[in-house]
Amino acid sequence: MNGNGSTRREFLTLVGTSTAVLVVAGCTTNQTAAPPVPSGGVFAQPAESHSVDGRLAVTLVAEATMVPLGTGTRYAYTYNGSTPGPTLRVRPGDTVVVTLQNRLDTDTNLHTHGLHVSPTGGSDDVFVMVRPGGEHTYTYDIPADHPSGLFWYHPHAHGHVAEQIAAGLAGAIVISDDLDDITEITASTERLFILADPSIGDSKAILATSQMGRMQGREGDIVVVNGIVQPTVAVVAGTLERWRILNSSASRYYRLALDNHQLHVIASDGGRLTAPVTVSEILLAPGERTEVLVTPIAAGSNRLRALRYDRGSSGMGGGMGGRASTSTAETVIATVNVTGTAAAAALPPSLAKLSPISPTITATRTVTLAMGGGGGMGGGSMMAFTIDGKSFVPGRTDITARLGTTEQWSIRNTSVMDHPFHLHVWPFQIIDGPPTSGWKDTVNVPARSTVTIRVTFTDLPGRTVYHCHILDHEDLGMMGIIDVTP
Ligand SMILES: [Cu+2]
Repeated sequence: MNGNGSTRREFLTLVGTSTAVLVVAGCTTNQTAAPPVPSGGVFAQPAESHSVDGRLAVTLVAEATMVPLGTGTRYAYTYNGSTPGPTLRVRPGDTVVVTLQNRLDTDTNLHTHGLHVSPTGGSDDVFVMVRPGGEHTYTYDIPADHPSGLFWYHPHAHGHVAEQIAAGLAGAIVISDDLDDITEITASTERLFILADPSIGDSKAILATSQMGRMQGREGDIVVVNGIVQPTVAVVAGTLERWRILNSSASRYYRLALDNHQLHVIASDGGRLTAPVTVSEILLAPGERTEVLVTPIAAGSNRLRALRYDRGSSGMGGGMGGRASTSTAETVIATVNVTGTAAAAALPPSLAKLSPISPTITATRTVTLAMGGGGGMGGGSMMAFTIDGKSFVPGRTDITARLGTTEQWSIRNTSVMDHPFHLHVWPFQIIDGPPTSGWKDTVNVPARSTVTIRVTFTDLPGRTVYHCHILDHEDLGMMGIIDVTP
């Protein structure tokens, strides 16, 4: 297969599928009755593909199919027949060639979330669209100095993103390097947790979401780990567990805590920390990743839970077939069964030298995330999702930055809902916001607050996007285009 026969087109022809301003009227309810779902599966990892001699070539077939769920099945969008799709394991300096075949009935494409790779030239170009029945070959040259960590791939076809990811289109990319040779980490048991919250049913009808559901950001009926309902993880006291956790949900936040255990954070998104940071809970917004070490010491059963979290409300009333609130009830995500009794395994005292971001700022910007307009909140005729007062328009460049410069952005959220802000291609550090020293590519900006980041446009010029990672909000227009020019 090669890219020459690929079907591509620009965003421009797609815009009719997405409305920047949404008329709120006649909200519909989900018509598919959710079947009962048994819990208590056995923990398992997605299939894996490894690079060999610096190269990995894979074909991903996006297709609607029935997949196992508990003892039953559910309707899903899959890569190569499964959700999540295969994990791609590669190293810095590798070339990764992905041929995406679209067997859906809507446009799709591929974004490599968090990878510092070119946004142009057949690489991580989200303006490429693959039509139903078409295919496209992406070639990603991963820089030799790329950080190790957990990244992921998913569709980015504006107007269809929330639906396609919520239906199951997501997979992990793990970049490993010499940092993974730290003695304690080499001896640990590595596990990948891809968190998702599918809507359950046996037909495409489960993908229908009310207008209010889109404004709130759709949430599914249940939470799964690697497609499995409440899996049981068997671990041994005295050993070190290394968990890579991805929030692949379209909108749901996870405030994670493990009974009787602290979580020792070693990476945020793709950015390794300088030393483990011990916490009792972690908030993961859509798109975010965390990497934690866990040190079981005593036999017993422990729940990995998502604690209650309220990410705010669009302000629309209830009674329209959707929830008026986005406050999630406490949810058991997995059960961790420990056998034996032993002293806690040693943590690595240090992990990596953090390359500090440039102290010299060449530009400052305020980027404002807002909801409202039209008839306004609560009364309800229309609501717009905007960045700097504008809903997304393909072809319009909203920010131009110069290659080789460092900018400081104050990301201001004037709305009553949280919005996770994501910038493609160039990772950033948080100057004022959630406390982490690691490099990030997605950061939650809580309702009515501001987060300040600093980003260096080191290399890889080109045009790409920044947006809210509540994917319904992105589809409704909360996205802008940045052009980094030499
Ligand atoms: Cu949002």
